[in-house]
Amino acid sequence: MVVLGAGPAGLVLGNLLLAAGVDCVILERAERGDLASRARAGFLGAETVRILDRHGLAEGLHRHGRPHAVCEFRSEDGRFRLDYAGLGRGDRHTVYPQQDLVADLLAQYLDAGGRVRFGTEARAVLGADGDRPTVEARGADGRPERWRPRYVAGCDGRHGAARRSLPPQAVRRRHRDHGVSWLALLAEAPPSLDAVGYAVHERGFAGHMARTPEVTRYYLQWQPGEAAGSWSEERIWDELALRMRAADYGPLRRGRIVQRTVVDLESDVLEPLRHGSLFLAGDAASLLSPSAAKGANLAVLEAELLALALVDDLVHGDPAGLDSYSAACLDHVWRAQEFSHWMIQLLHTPRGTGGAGGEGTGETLFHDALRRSRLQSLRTSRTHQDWFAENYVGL
Ligand code: RFL
Repeated sequence: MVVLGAGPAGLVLGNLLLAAGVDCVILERAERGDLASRARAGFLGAETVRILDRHGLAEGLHRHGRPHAVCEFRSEDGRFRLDYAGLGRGDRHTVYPQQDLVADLLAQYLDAGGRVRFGTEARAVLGADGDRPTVEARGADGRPERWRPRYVAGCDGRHGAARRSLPPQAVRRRHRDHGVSWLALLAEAPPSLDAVGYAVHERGFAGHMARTPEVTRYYLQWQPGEAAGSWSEERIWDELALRMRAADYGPLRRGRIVQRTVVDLESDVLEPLRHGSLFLAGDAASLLSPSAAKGANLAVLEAELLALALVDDLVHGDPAGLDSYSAACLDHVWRAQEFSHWMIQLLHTPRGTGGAGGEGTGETLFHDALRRSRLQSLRTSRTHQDWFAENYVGL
């Protein structure tokens, strides 16, 4: 078994296969140190924690992660808080930086005797329609390598080799560019509020998410195409404070901005998630906009489904799980896509690009009024709040 990519999907899969005695190797383009410093997700849903618990992979998360269950919305109509642990199914998030989860999963996999080839870039998966696919890779020493496993798991993200290797006629791609960009920031500053903050402002969305007691993630709706470095730190903080209405609800705790990345909000799903001997999981299978913080959670869920199906096939000779893998994942993928799409509509104003706003056209004003009504419904309707909580923290 060859797994491409040592992100959350590849490492959960690797750990589960190893525990079931399935021989596997993970090919990872990055060096080990780079994996531990790649800050991305932080909000893990209840089902993700249950999956990691089930397989003994959640020790670090329980030791260092923090439970989280409140979000606060701010807009021109005031602010309100939703304590979602008291709504829906009563589930909460655990805040645990993705790079720490990856470091834990990697350490556990290596301690159990797992093999990872760092610095090894998969180039192509050939012959996936047969039962001995070939993975062509470039090894850490720059030399070409060829692997001939029974199955290949493509957990190498959106731009990985697995996706590129799928013949166009074998898959259908559903794609949406939401036309919105975020500047994703990591600040060396304690959280400014005890909740996830979602601020809708005529100048655009701003978001606040705790990561650790010393580090906070902020998001700023950003002019598509504008470079991440084009604003000074002071201008960024002033804009965050303005959109989050700090003058009304309390100041932001400022600090050095240590990471800035422009994220274009896009959704992308390939169907099916299997082509012969090649399976896709995580971002390689479906890309979600980070608006609902679901990507890493789906990656873990898909990795478990794939691992169980592979073990059934390779150890017990039962291929049924592999046959239904794609359909089982896609149910979850589309629920998550639908909710992220709903969040995008809730949080953005078409006029908000960090610019002056302006009066807007009839269409943008219509969209704004819908957004206000949606937020108002979330503020006042218990049924709507239960629905939100269930989708926000679940999968
Ligand atoms: P990853 O984590 O991208 O890992 C893929 C791995 O494959 C390697 N790779 C290759 N290796 C060999 N050969 C090749 N050709 C290769 N090409 C790539 C890469 O080096 C890498 O190690 O994918 P995976 O495992 O599918 O995990 C997906 C998650 O990383 C992603 O969905 C989340 O980070 C999305 N996301 C969030 N998800 C959540 O569930 N909760 C959140 O709070 C959350 N916040 C976020 C996010 C994503 C963000 N960005 C950067 C888009 C916040 C942000 C800002």
